[in-house]
Amino acid sequence: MNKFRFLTSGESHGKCLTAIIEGVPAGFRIKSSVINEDLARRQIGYGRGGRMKIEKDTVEIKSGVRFGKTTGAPICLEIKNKDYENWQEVMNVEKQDYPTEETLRRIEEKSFTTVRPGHADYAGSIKYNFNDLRNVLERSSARKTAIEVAIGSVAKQILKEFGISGFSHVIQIGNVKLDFYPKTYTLIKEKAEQSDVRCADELTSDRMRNAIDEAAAAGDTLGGKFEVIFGNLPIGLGSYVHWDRALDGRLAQAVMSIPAVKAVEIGAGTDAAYLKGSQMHDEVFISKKTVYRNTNNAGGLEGGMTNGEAVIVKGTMKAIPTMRKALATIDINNMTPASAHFERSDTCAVPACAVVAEARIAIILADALLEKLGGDNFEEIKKRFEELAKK
Ligand code: EPS
Repeated sequence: MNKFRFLTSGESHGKCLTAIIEGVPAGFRIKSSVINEDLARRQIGYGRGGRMKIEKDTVEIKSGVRFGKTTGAPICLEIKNKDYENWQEVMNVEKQDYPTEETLRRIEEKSFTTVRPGHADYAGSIKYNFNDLRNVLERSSARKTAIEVAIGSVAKQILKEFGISGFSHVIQIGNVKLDFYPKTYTLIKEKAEQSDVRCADELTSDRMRNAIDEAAAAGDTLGGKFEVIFGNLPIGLGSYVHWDRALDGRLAQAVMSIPAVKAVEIGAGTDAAYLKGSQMHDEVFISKKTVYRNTNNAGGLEGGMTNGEAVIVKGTMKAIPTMRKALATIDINNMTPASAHFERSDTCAVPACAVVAEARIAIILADALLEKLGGDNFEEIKKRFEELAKK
């Protein structure tokens, strides 16, 4: 059973997003201000739509933390949707027996039956037997990634106690690619944090912004690629003994299930197809009893376990399917040809997706670390970690 487990709830325009995290041992320092910084990082990004101007996501820790430290009890997090104010009638949880005409008009206005190709609408309507695709949109929306970033921030605060940290950056938007990487991870991180497209090169950032402007002007949307890197991990997180314990598989699942992600790569990723064995594998050297490597094509994972090198995961996000340029589709109301539904959306959410992937990866790594170390409180876990670090 996973050590760090969670469930979330909440709709895009509902009252709030909620999470319950189970399995965090007692004695870890958790700050809501740190979570809020991560929430802000998810909201920034050139190409984001009108919703991000309405929201200023902030978390409330509702339980499981006392005087700044975890108690071992489940942790409840909540982010309020400011936009709910404008959706109270449409997203009301109670059935209104005598709705006013105005209420009915508003509900009708927000109902839709023309499926968006690429979104969850069509399959969702059949699976859950909905006539109104609003019911699908509300939970399938990437809005729920806000609460996942909050959970990831808790995971990052746990990892930090052991000196483990990571970052994310954007390496492609549309057909604009990052070709020149700054020399060190520290520089990549610093530069990416300063860029509103999360790209570590200024010129490439400009070109990415232009590509987003062009897509927006054409009523179109853009996808891209991002990379997440976590360092300082102990050797042996994950395992080779069963497929569901392989850490690379767990990381891939965590990133692949982010809305709109279509591919995940680890280390050299798809380039592994053409690299010969002699080029692909990271040779192992030793100097003064320290083991080291000069390359990291494995992306820090061999045999489904961390090998002491940085964990490197790349993800590819498709272009957002909610778009002004209407695609051909069907109307499920009368099963006739139609134009796809459009409502306010982002032109490009790759920078936000990178932050979400960083959170999801932190969750898997925190889970694997807690599983490896065992224990119920910070002091005993820290001792075990120090023992492990001596090896
Ligand atoms: C999002 C909030 C949503 C969308 C976006 C992600 O807000 P609204 O629907 O009110 O504009 O902008 O969701 C999608 C693009 C999608 O396809 O689901 C957020 O908070 O990130």
